[in-house]
Amino acid sequence: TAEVMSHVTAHFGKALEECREESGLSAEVLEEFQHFWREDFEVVHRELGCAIICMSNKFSLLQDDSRMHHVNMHDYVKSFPNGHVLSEKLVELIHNCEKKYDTMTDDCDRVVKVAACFKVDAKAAGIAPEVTMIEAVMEKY
Ligand code: BOM
Repeated sequence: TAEVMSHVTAHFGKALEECREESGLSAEVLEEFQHFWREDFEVVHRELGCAIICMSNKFSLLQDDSRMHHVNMHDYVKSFPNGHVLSEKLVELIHNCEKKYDTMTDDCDRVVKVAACFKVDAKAAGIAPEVTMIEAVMEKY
């Protein structure tokens, strides 16, 4: 659900500042991670892909090939309040997006495509959070 996704985003987003330097993602492109879900934020920058890889690695959410680690992602989402209602769906949506871009060899370029696909599909599935919902739970993490 969107409520659970707001918790996941708030927690995941805390890793952004640790990853800014090595990813090269400027504050002009993305100031705060929760803006990822804004209607007018375009998920297109290669540096965002690099940042998502770096952030995911802080929580061991990727395999060595920079694809999602299904078990770890499932467990990560399940660790949030009511996480079990989202974990399976989230893993399914991300994996479906990964399959669409599997031939892309640059990890950062590929992951930003996967993230853009995930944003579209999460909205369609009704599990995308409003930025205000994320801001409401930021202080918990
Ligand atoms: O193949 C690479 C898999 C990358 C997984 C992350 C894609 C989505 C990241 C952008 C949105 C994040 C929102 C919440 C955290 C989900 C882990």
